[in-house]
Amino acid sequence: MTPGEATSVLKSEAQRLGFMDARVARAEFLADQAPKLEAWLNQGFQGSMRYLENHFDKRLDPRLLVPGAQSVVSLAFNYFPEPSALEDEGRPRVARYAYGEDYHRVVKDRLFELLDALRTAVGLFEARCFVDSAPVMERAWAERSGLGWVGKNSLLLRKNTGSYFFLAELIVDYAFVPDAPVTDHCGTCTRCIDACPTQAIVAPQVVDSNRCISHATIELHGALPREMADALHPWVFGCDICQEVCPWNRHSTPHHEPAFAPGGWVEWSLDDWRSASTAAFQDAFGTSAAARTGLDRIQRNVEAAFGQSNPT
Ligand code: B12
Ligand code: SF4
Ligand code: SF4
Repeated sequence: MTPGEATSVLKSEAQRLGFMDARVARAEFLADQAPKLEAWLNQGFQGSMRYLENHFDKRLDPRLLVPGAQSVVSLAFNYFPEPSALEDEGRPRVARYAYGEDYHRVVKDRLFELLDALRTAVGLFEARCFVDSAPVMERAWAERSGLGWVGKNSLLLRKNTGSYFFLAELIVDYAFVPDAPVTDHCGTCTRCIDACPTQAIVAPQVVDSNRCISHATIELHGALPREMADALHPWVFGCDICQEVCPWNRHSTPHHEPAFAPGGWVEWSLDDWRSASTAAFQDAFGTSAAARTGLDRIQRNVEAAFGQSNPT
């Protein structure tokens, strides 16, 4: 099989397994990203996520993760839900990416299936699968491969599908045919920067995690800083504001993934959120990505967003 034929198999198998798209970049040192990552870390924009300071070299060079790597395949997996009462004004809100089962497992299972299919069709090769789980600069790779462009909100955007999708990668020691990058279509728009309630997008494509509601509600342990607590309402897990205002997300269409159907918490009133027991929480959130943040921190967020100082 020629590399061209193998690349066609890769793309058709990815679509068969439910990915929106698969694109290829040559595995090499991310020279243009090194100074940006360094600057981002030096300014402390990683907030409490100290793990982002580790494996600096591996983060920039996929050949240190998979010896002999020749291609980085970037894939997009849609998580945009059917619009519903969930998004009604006044309810505690959860970011759309966490509505259903944990994407780390759901998307990784699909990646393993893709890898099996490729091993059978194309022949054996060394490979590793990644979904938000290792030192891989997922958006930088996706941008290089032409899967989309990095928007001013720092998320990967696609003209026809917006940004409500997960990124995943296959790093392989096989030379698939690389794709070309696409152009940036943000133009003069600044809606995400203007709409962010905490001014977390400090420059186009640069997010200061210390100011981001997503970081505060999901990652931060202990008490919330006053200025973050005051800005949460109605978000109690993650934040979608800089995606909701993005004009390209008018093109988002709902996913067809049963595992991403929302858990039982969808029916919860504010009182249910406040009084939930550990058992009720586990039952309602099941294996959602929110389960890892835990009930205590989510109830801390509920009190900050809907407590005395932030009434509904
Ligand atoms: C840490 C992290 C976060 C942090 C920090 C976010 C950030 N923007 O870096 C927090 C907790 C805030 C976060 C929040 C969210 N995240 Co997050 N997050 C990650 C993670 C694990 C690492 C990102 C990283 O390496 N950041 C470090 C910085 C330096 O990297 P970078 O932003 O890619 O670098 C670019 C810019 O910062 C720029 N830059 C940096 N410095 C400078 C300086 C100048 C002068 C210039 C011009 C540019 C520039 O250069 C790079 C351009 O490519 C990735 C998964 C992964 N392994 O990549 C998911 C990931 C980015 N997150 C994701 C999601 C879904 C979210 C949320 C939408 C979740 C939510 N609804 O609450 C929010 C969105 C908030 C936002 N606007 O970014 C998805 C995004 C999918 C997509 N379509 O892009 C990812 C890819 C996970 C996945 N596998 O799907 N996240
Ligand atoms: S996720 Fe929310 S807080 Fe974070 S940058 Fe986007 S709009 Fe701002
Ligand atoms: S809201 Fe505008 S500036 Fe922000 S990512 Fe979308 S198109 Fe780009």
